[in-house]
Amino acid sequence: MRSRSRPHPAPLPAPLEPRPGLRLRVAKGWASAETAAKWLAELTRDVPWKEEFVTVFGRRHAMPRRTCWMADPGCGYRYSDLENVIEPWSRAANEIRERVSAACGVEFNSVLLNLYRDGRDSMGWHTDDERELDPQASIASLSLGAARTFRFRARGGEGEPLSLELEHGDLLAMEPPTQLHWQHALPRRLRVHEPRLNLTFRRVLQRGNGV
Ligand SMILES: O=C(O)CCC(=O)C(=O)O
Repeated sequence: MRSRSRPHPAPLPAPLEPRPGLRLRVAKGWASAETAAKWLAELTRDVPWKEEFVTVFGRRHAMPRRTCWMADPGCGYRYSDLENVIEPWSRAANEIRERVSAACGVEFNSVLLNLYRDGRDSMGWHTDDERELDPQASIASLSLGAARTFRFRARGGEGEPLSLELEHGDLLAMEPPTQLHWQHALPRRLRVHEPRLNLTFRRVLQRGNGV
């Protein structure tokens, strides 16, 4: 049962479709500045952050961010050719999962955490359309710390790109069919000197039981 002292999550606003097939729900200040600061401090301290490497044309490169994959047992996931090691839910990550799941009406069973140490860290263009992910479920992204620009561009190149400024406490839900038609990225921003932490909640189809 939900404890009395814990506030109910703010519901998400209705979806917007600023471009065909790009379906977003944007809740600015979804977490209060105080709660977001508490989560940022706790996650920065407690998450077992990893440095991952990718090999491009035979050369090994460190990814420009720190990452961690937390999930329920059986919710393994591959991206960028990396098989993520599942870490157990930390206290704060699980608390955020409960609130984000309630706000979105989706039972999220996994989260990719990304720590951008400053504006030199980034995420390249991609879609979250791996076959392990439930294509009917939205993907929900909570931003903590420094504000950064989040960009969308059409997969086929047609259609005008879109930029959103994601700030401390903002929650963004990318709803189907967004991943089919649009890529997203977090570009470098050299004037940003503070860290940003992002949690991207997903629903993985569990192996074996089709859940
Ligand atoms: O940090 C962000 O806002 C982007 C994260 C992202 O694109 C992802 O986890 O797939």
